[in-house]
Amino acid sequence: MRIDIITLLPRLLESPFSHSILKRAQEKGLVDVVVHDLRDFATNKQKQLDDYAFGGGAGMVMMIEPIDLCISKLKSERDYDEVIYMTPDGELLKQGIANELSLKGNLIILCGHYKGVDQRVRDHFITREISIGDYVLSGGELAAAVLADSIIRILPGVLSDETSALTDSFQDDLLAPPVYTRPSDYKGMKVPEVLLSGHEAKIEEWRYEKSVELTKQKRPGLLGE
Ligand code: 6GU
Repeated sequence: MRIDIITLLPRLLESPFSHSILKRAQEKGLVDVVVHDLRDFATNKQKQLDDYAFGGGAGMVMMIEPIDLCISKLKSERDYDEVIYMTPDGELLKQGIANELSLKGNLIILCGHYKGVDQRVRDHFITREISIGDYVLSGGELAAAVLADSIIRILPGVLSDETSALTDSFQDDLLAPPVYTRPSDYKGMKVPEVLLSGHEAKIEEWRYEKSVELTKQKRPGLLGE
């Protein structure tokens, strides 16, 4: 899989992809994350990327031409399954969207800034608009990193234990059960006995019950109640 991220602030996206699971996924060749600096596609002398909104009002609008040039160049090199625009008024990111996008080959993710992009970009180049939650961030970069992380970590071969993404919270619309590690007794705070029993079926049953209990308590909406 290949993910091309288009941004005004490429340095904001360096760190998230340079550590741990996302770094290893790239080293293993399971995903290629390529960050593009929109400034490289500016066409005028001042390297201008944004301009005043027609009709007035506060806030600058990202211009169509540099974005068109960048997307067109990428599309001339390979086919893309989706051209995604990160925006607070997009479709709310859920595990199901991450699962769906993880099955694609090539994705472009465009990060918005200021008052957003010229509407013609959204009308003509964007195939999907995604938000990561009902709050406003200063730009789409952190949201793009969240989206890419949610996609990459479930690609086959990324997690060493192949099944572990399947036992995540949300993967089956249940929250994950609590986990414990050594010591089994820390200052009198004990690990539930069943986890030390070695009885696999009982442990599975306990985990499932805890998942349902936690989900009822914290996120009853997930159970469709
Ligand atoms: Cl995708 N972008 C911005 N700027 N703010 C957000 C968001 C995206 N998702 C939630 N808030």
